[in-house]
Amino acid sequence: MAKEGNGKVALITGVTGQDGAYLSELLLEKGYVVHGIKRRSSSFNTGRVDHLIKDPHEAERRYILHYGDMTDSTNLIRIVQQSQPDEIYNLAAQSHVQVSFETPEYTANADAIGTLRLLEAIRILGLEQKTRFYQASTSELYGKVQEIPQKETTPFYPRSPYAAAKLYGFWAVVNYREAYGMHASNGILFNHESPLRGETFVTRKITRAVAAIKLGYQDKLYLGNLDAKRDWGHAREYVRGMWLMLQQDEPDDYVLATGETTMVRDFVSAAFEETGVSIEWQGEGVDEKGVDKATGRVLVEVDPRYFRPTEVDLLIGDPTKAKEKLGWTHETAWRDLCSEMVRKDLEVVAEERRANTD
Ligand code: NDP
Ligand code: GDR
Repeated sequence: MAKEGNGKVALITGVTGQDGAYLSELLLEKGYVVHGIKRRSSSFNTGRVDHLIKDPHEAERRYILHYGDMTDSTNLIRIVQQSQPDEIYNLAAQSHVQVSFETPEYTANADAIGTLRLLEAIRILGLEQKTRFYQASTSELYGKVQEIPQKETTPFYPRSPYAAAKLYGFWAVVNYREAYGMHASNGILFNHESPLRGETFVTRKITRAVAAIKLGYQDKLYLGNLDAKRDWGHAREYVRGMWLMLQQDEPDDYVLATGETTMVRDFVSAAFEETGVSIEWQGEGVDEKGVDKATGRVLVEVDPRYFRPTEVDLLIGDPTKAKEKLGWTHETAWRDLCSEMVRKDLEVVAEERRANTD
């Protein structure tokens, strides 16, 4: 049975990220007091949630950010103790797959051991029966294709240090649920995007570049593997699924996905189409190019520096369990998501340019 959130306390790690921002909005709307953990940075890193932050001197604040880091257990224990959350959403991670090949040890520390630290914080503070736990697990766990489409019972085969670290987090959650009776659930989320997506993930990299090319500020877009296929949904809809998982009587693991898969190349074509440009693909492999049909100008090239040592070729999720048990379904089709992102990036890029030339 679904419980209403009003008056409950939530703690979100990774609150400054894409999902942290959408989840903050959702939980505040539902009447939660929301605590979030942000990292100390030499520059401002709260751009996605600034509109939610109130003056710390105001009484009655329902949105409270704490400095913290998934690599510091003392800090995590203290924040959990101070906030006494009914629900923890563990979204913090070094979340970039390619970067994880360059920083594998840090990725394991933040993503794998960080999850363990948080679960242990709950146990150390005796909150096992009070605090429900959501873990941001991922379709990257499926890695090398074992079954199509991928569902909760599909075997895992991680293909990156990121996925291997998330595999540890997944099983730590299952183990703490079974060992200590904790209400701890894994959301196995397939790729979800939005105008708030980090600029180095492929969809946002594409929509930003398409906007900059349209506005005349960039010549070309360089990409890696154009053949990769992903199941892309809208982040705003996926954070609702996270919340639903913690409102169930029993903890469990759920796939959230659209059930449709699309090639990177087709996302590029659709993004250009949104600006009135039609792309023709010429050549093969590293020599493949995306050419503007009208002008013959080369707008897209392959740069092998974006290839990964091991790639995940095909992801397509089966969200049947989430539909049947949570009543969750995606609403936004990938083409509409792509259009929304391009339209927003046309505004964002123009605004950045104005700010830089003022
Ligand atoms: P983002 O990369 O946008 O956000 C990650 C967040 O984690 C940021 O707030 C970041 O802080 C924070 N963070 C990173 N390292 C640490 C650390 N050591 N200590 C504390 N905070 C840290 O990711 P998304 O919002 O897209 O994803 C949320 C979660 O869901 C991640 O765990 C990701 O791996 C997982 N996931 C995402 C999917 C997707 O398609 N988006 C799909 C499946 C899983 P800062 O802002 O300072 O960098
Ligand atoms: P992914 O997302 O690795 O699926 O992880 P990303 O957008 O980085 O890559 C998707 C696919 O596009 C290919 N690709 C490129 N990727 C990037 N970043 N940059 C490029 O230039 C480029 N060219 C082609 C990639 O090779 C890949 O096949 C995301 C993250 O949010 C994870 O945290 C999350 O767990 C998974 O989604 C589900």
